[in-house]
Amino acid sequence: MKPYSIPVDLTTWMLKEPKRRVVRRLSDMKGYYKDGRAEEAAIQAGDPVVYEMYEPEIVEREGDLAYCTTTMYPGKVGDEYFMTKGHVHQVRETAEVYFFLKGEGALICELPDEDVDVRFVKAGDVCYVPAGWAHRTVNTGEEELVFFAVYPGHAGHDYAFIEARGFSVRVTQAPNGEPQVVRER
Ligand code: M6P
Ligand code: ZN
Repeated sequence: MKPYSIPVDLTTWMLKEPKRRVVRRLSDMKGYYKDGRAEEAAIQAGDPVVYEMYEPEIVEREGDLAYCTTTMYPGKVGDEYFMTKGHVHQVRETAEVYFFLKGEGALICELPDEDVDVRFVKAGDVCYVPAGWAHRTVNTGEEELVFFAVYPGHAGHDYAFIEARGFSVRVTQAPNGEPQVVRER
C-alpha cells in the first residue's frame, strides 16, 4: 500500500468514491430487535435502510489500519431505536476509535460476562472501545447519526457471537420521549 489521501464531503461526511459501500436494511438484521412483530411489520412495510458504511480501502493486513464512515438513519422498531448489528473483533486483542460527526446517539460497549457501558454521544465526541469489548451504535436522534471509525486491519468482525447472546442492554424511547437504557438480563 502507498500513502494516499481522499476527500470527505464536509456536509454529509461521506467519503468520496469509496471502494466498498455496505447497506444494511432491517431484513439484513432479522431477530435483532426485541419486538419481533414490529420488526416484521416494518420489513413488510418497505424494509427501511437502517445504516450504511463507506470504506475507502479494503484493509485486512496486520499493521495497517482500516477505517470507514457509517451513516445511521433515524427510526425505531417498536420503541427500540435503530442500531447497528454490533460485533466483537475476531482478534479480541484489538481496539477501535469512533469519532461522531453528526447527530446524537448511544454507544453500547460490553465486555462479555464482566461489564457493560452505555454512553450517550453527539457530534464532536470521540469514543475509545478497548480491546475485547463488543460494540453497537444506536441512533436516538431525529436526524442521521454519522461517525468515523478506525481499527486494526486484521481485527475482523465476529457477528455470530452477538447473534448468539445479544447485548445485555437495549436503548429504547421512554414514555416521556427520552432515550432510556433497559437491561435484558
Ligand atoms: C463502524 C465500525 C465498522 C462496522 C460499522 C457497522 O463503522 O465498527 O467496523 O462495520 O461500524 O457496525 P456493524 O459491523 O456492527 O454492523
Ligand atoms: Zn469494531
